[in-house]
Amino acid sequence: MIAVTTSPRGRVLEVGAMGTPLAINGERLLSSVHALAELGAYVDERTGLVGVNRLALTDADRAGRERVKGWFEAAGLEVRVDRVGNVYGRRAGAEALAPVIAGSHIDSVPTGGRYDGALGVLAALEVVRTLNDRGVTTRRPLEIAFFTDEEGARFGTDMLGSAVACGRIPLADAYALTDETGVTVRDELARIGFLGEHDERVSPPRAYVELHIEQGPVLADAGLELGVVTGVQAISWLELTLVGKFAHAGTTPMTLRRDAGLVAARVNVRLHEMATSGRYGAQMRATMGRVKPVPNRVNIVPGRVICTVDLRNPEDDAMAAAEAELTAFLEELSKQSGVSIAVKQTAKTARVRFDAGVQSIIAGHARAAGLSHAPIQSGAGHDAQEFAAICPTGMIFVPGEFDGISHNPRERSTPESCIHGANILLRTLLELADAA
Ligand code: HGY
Ligand code: MN
Ligand code: MN
Repeated sequence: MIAVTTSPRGRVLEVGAMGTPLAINGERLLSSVHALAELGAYVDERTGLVGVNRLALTDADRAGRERVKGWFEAAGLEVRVDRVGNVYGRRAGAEALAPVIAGSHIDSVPTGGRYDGALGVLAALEVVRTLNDRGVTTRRPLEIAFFTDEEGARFGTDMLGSAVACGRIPLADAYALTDETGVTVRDELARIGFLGEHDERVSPPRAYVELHIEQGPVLADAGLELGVVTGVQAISWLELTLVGKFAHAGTTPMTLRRDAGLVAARVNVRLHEMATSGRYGAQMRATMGRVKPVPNRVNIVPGRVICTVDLRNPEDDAMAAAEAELTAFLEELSKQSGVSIAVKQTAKTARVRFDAGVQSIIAGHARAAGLSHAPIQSGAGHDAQEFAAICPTGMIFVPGEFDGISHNPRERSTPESCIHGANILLRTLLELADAA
């Protein structure tokens, strides 16, 4: 008996032996995830867990990029590298129409896990490998991609490559960004051999879909197998440079100090008060993730501190009000303390809503697969939020283990969850690649 898989528009997608519905090869997907995780692997000395440190444009990132680009080529894709180091693999369709793109990132934070970003890129690759195995030709071309420096953990702004591709950040601004040692994005792209020639602006695809781990506890707490992502909350990052007076910790009376370390601490306390006060809604989040006192010695009053502020809020007007309060507080604090506070906005994205049509396609396939699912807003930023500005965009979340911990070696999503997510990605891409 022959089973014929047809697309929702009735086009024959695949003819196969009975009982072999089109599905990804889970084992191959997971072995790719684990093979990529070897690059930049490190042992967390406190827990003994193996984490991933593939900071953007480092040698570890280069190794990861080369491995995944090699996999794109081995899958028969036409590979291109653009001027900001984004890497696309194109699979021809029956008709030369605008493609459907699926992707994510393979750079990580320094204490990362193996699923953040990588799962989305490798699930997209697994979709291509599955279509190749089964001889399926989609109507539209399919493109899979990984984007440069999604994390922003080295050069200071998140979604860098996809923001350039979709037009939010000019290429020249991206090139000029520097890390803490002063090296630029452009120099590092050249150094690792990913300063490509292709136009960095991507022409608007028919649609963009990204699979990602949730990176939070919501799906697991609700016992859900899949999240249909409604959008991404607003994000605002600042870098503060506090300059007071260096002084001897033993001889300098408290009344004569201009202690930049104390001011950084007071900013952090205020951030916590703002986020927990309810003034900006129950979901406001504020974090001082980086604090770098100089000279960072036990017996010297720090005369200079660089610290960061990460604000998140699902509502744009609440975010704007919180930013206004923080600005006023910093001005007042600088006056009172005699410590100057220079503020640099390093990232700022408004709340993003994903396309309702793409969301309902994802939900439809989750339902058809019998997967429990629900709408969910993303707490984390993603490359998809940049594509939402230029085409119908959606995301698929899979639940994480251990309260969904992420940006940590404990980050984990079960093999079943990864496979479910990749199969829904497959079906969603097939439907979109067949759409008008
Ligand atoms: O910071 C974020 O939200 C993401 O992990 N880049
Ligand atoms: Mn990510
Ligand atoms: Mn991340």
